[in-house]
Amino acid sequence: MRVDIISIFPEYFAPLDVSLMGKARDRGILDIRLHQLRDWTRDIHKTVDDTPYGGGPGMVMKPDIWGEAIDAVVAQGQPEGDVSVLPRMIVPTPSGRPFTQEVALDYAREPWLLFTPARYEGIDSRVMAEYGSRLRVDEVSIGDYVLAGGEAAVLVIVEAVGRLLPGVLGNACSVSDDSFAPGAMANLLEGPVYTKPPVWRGHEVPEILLSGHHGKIARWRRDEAFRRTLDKRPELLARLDSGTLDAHDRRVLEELERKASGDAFRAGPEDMAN
Ligand code: JAH
Repeated sequence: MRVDIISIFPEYFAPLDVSLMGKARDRGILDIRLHQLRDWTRDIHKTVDDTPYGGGPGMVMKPDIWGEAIDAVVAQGQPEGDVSVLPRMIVPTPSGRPFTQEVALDYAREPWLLFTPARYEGIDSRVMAEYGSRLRVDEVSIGDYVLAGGEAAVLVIVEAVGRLLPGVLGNACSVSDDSFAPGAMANLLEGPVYTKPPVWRGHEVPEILLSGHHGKIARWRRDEAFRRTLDKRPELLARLDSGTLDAHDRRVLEELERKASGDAFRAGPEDMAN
């Protein structure tokens, strides 16, 4: 997969040299190209922002600079000038569609992504309008909070997508067993995990995990996933697809919900700890 990132802080992406993403790049699975937006300015001050029309606080990124930058990067990536080869453009913004594991899997199927992280109050909206009519533009949010700019969101998205590319993870299972992975784990959090020693500071590893009964272990893990999801993210349980639930799942969920409603009835300040 080719990934282009245009930013006024290309140094921000140094973490992509490290660990799993670094290895994916060394192996040629991930081809990341960084670009300095200011390279497309023409004034001595390399100005990329201006005051917002209509007034208000902050500054807005200039459409003309972004237009020149995006045109150049798109042209660079077209093999022998084939204008039919186009990237999918991703613009991180708090007002975007939520970035989820489903979206990550969708992006992992693309040959070419172009990220355009903004600073200040964002990019002049005509840039998204212009490129929205020439290629696929997604305005995406990685969560309901405001960052100082879109760069950190790009790091998050590239890592979530990069680990899904064929050949990046050693164990193919680790992707389908992830929290939120479509299928059995859709809308479920993974339960607790343990390694050696079997007793640490008096805390024991659950006996079932030492039993070697793989069927029972899988069942126990699924029960724990339901338990944790109900505890930490009850709104996710409500979205569970009944098609992914077997008879045992239904019984476990019924039992958990029965206990949970009792807890809610008895709830007092002493129950407020996590
Ligand atoms: C902030 C440009 N969903 C997280 C997120 C993504 C982008 C931004 N903030 C939060 C952001 C300032 C300027 C983008």
